[in-house]
Amino acid sequence: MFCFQCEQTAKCTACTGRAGVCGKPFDVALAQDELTGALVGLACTCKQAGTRSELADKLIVSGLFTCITNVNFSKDTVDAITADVRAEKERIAAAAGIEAAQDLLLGHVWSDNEDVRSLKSLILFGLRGAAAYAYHARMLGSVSDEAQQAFVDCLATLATESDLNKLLAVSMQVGKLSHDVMGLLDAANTGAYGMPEPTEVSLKIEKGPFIVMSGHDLHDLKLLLEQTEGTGVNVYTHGEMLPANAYPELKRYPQLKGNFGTAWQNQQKEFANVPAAFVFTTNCLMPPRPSYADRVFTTEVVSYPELVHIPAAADGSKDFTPVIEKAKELGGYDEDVQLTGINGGTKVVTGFARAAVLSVADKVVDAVKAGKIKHFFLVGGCDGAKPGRNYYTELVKQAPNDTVILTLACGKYRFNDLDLGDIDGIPRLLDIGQCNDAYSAVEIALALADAFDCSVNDLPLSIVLSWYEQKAVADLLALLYLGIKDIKLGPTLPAFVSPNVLDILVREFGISPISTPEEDLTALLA
Ligand code: FSO
Ligand code: SF4
Repeated sequence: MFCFQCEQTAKCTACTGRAGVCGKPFDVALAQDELTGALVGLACTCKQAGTRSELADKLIVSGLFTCITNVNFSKDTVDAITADVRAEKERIAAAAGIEAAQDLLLGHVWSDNEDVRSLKSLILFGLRGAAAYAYHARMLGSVSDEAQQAFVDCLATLATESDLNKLLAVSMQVGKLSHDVMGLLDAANTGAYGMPEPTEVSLKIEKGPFIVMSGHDLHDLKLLLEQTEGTGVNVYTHGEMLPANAYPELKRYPQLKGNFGTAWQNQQKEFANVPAAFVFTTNCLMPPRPSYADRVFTTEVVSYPELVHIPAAADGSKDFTPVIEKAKELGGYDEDVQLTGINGGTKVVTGFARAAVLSVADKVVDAVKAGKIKHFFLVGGCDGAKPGRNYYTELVKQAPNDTVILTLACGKYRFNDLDLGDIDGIPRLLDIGQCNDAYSAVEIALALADAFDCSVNDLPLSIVLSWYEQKAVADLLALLYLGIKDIKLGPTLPAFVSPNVLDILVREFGISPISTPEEDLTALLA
């Protein structure tokens, strides 16, 4: 196998053995390469036929999403999608009276010239991330024809293009696509569940049966909340689902009690022997340990051999009865259990998405003009298991009292239980939401730039990103496409970025690796 798509890749180079660091076995890695090659074949066929189909659109989005880190560990389900992709490719070709395009052999990409390989990886991994966002939007009935065409166009270039400048331009197209689908998902989520409101989220687990839902899909959570009403089974969010507590149409369910645990990489420790059922709706699944494997369920594109999968019916409905029954059987705790965040805090606050922050924009602008807020930091992105991620905790802890920290995605668990106080009633720590809420962060930055009549790059704002998997690649490309410069990236730079491609990123976008919190704070505040 060859896989170097995530930050924890073996020796910061590539996973090449019998299994990846994430636990993905080599045969699943090969099956995912085959699926990706088939998706490229389908995209090329669509381009040659001058058409797409509803099924092709769906398969492209779900197929790309399936290959994200920590999503799918099951060769059977990956092979089944590949078979569907190939059948649809043949059908489209036959209908157009053309020969279907060949599937791409991913091995050719992995062994290509290192700069071509680097840019094609950037494109492919960005597409995978963007596909996850498009998938969630689709769950709520939001589909963009322009975005679907962009998936086809960008995927096809993996087979047809090797000019470095052109590939770089395609990576910016992926950035645009990523921004577009995040906008689509933002509209879909807020349209369905209302604008997130600042919300204090309890970390206490109440006695009695409970279910923990992880991942990003708000629609899945809504279905679970509908089905647990009146059952006596409580529901807690986990990982990236935490911001769901802030949506009016979700928080109104009294059995949605709060959040369980911290970021994804702590699950094997935090789930051990817990008397609850767990549902994974998207990426973040780690190979379950024996003490809790019998109570983990998957849904949508997530799959793991021997775990019970909750399928969607043709009309999109789902039956979570097996999850609810498992929670009842396990019974939960006999007494309330107070859990804490990484720093010992007993609650966290979320829901500072664009609407909440912009509703106090005047106050924020006044505080900046009065010199009470000197600087904003967007400390966002993924958490992960590798050492070096303490940087983000330290950066936030050491940021001066006249600075405001905006955050999003799962990296915030390193510091979201800290009480950083406020500046004239504006909390110093503002949790915007999930990784896809990078869209909301951009909207906030654009509104501030507008208020100060300058560009985002001229705001007293520093963006310090942590990355782990491919949605972070999509987020980064979206920021670069928007012309946002001088982003700091860590904890390590992606293995798939070649020295020459890094040179381009440094020259054109001012990207730089993180150093130490002290050094970076001094430089960023200078
Ligand atoms: Fe991923 Fe990163 Fe959203 Fe985390 S981009 S790893 S689970 O931040 O959050 O999906
Ligand atoms: Fe390795 Fe990451 Fe690929 Fe898993 S997803 S095989 S850890 S590079």
